[in-house]
Amino acid sequence: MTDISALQASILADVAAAADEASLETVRVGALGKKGSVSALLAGLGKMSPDERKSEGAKINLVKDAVAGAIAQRRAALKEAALEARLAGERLDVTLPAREQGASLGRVHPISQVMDELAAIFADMGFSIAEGPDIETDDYNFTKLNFPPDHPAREMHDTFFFEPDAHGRRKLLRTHTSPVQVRAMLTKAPPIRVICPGRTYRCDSDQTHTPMFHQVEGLVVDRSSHLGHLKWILEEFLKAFFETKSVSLRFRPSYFPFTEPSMEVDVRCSRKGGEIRFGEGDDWLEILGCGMVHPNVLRNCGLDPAEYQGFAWGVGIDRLAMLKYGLPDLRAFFEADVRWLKHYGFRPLDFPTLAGGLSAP
Ligand code: 2U9
Repeated sequence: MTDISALQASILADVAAAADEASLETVRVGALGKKGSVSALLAGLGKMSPDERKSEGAKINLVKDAVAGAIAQRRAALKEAALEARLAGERLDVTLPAREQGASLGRVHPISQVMDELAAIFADMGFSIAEGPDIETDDYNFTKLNFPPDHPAREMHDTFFFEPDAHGRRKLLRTHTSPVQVRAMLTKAPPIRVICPGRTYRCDSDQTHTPMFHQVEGLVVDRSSHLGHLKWILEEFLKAFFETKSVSLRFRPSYFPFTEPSMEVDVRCSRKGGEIRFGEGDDWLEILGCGMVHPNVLRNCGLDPAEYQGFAWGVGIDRLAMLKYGLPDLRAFFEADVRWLKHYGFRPLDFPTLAGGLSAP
């Protein structure tokens, strides 16, 4: 064996024996580095005759390529082995039951639970969820929604306003989630089917009103939407939400600046022994408001009322939670009392789905 082939064999043996990337790097520097054994051979070419230099140079380059190739292969093998070792060490058996401690202690707030139930119900009807800012402009919260300039809702006694900005414009805390639908109509092309759950704020505080509360509003805009569609959607929503086979609704004329006609909706119920049951009885409970989107609102949102029409509705999420889960006092919702949450909260892993049963685990 010549010196060159002995050197190649020795280096390749060192490459194969390298146990990790650091050792392999030491072998690489010792062979191919500036002062490496292979580089030393190349340095010797200068003293040879042109013919010798050509033949020896070719041999040395073959050694260099063989060593570089072996080092690259070994490096890849070492990386693979390191990854396998890490994966084995970090393996998590996802079939193991959730750790009792976390899943049993944590509780989902009834408002979050109801929001998840609403999302499941409306997703099943082809709605998507739209979100928007809590801090809104006068324009999105009132003007585009056809509120006249002097409408009382614009007053301070109803609405939380911020200090005027440099241009004298006052931002506000949205009084409903309707601005989200305005933004949806300005950014999406019809057909539009969105629900807009979220926090809303009004200067109000008593046994049944809190300054911050939650609403979910819905909007459908298409070429031939009509009240029959609205009635069906509300019936399906209320049947699914209250988990009752039938539901009977009563539509009463009302007024909202953003809808025409506007209606308030009562749901037939029976009140026996302090419990409310839906789909039966001779009593009625006001549950939500709705109507056909006012043509001015469509126009304000860039849609031609001669081409498109829509309907919308709004309902209080806090109220739905109180009705469905028998929660006594609205103000307790927001006191962050862990005892309240432990009593009225929901287990995090019982995620509501239509198939799996909304509230029943
Ligand atoms: C757009 C057009 C129309 C949303 C609607 C109601 C009727 C309604 C209240 C019920 C109880 C709010 O939570 S509550 O206090 N809402 O009665 N809301 S129609 O109509 C819209 C919304 C957006 C662009």
